[in-house]
Amino acid sequence: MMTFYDCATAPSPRRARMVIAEKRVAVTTVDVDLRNGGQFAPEFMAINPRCTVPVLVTEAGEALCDNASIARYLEAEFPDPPLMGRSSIEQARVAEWTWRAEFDGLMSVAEVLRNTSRAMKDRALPGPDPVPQIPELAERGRARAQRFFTALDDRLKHAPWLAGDGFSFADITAFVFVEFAQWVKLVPGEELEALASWRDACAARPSGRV
Ligand SMILES: N[C@@H](CCC(=O)N[C@@H](CS)C(=O)NCC(=O)O)C(=O)O
Repeated sequence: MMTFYDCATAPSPRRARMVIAEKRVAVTTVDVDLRNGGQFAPEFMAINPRCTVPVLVTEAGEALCDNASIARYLEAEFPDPPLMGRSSIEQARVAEWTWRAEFDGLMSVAEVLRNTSRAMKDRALPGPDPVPQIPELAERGRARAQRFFTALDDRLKHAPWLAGDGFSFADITAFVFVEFAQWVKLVPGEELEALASWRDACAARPSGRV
């Protein structure tokens, strides 16, 4: 049985949880308490010296420490349902929109949260080393996130899912971004109707509730 290192409240593990749920993969879950420094516990740092979750430890004992590697591994081992695209063009779109949802989406919200939250003082970036906060980055993060809401809405006016007809890892990543954005009171404008109905469709999936 694979072991999945999770944190029920954090956005990045939620992406992996959704992939695991969509593919109905059985794992043993270990919760890492990020609020109380569980990621810095010696036994966890022995598994992931970068002190982040999610981590998926394969049956062969290899630790996969990023959503990119976890999603790619699970797609190869459990190809049904496909989440990384069924055709070459869909696979390309999944890669592009996943990267954009990480860079323009998740990282924008992380810039706001990690550069303003008192709980994140000297922890503006994940990892064992102290990193000072830069409050100016929070304003930039807000503007970036708002722009990405509009970019998502523009795309979803032309397709039911980001990569086309099929739900994919790109939708999972963008959905987690939109949900995570609420933490810092960033919500899409009501005029972004295509984004709102796509979000409801994501939330209605069984994986949307894990
Ligand atoms: N590159 C990782 C990012 C993992 C990450 O940053 N996880 C956060 C939770 S959302 C974490 O573990 N933070 C620990 C910390 O802030 O000390 C991925 O692909 O998911």
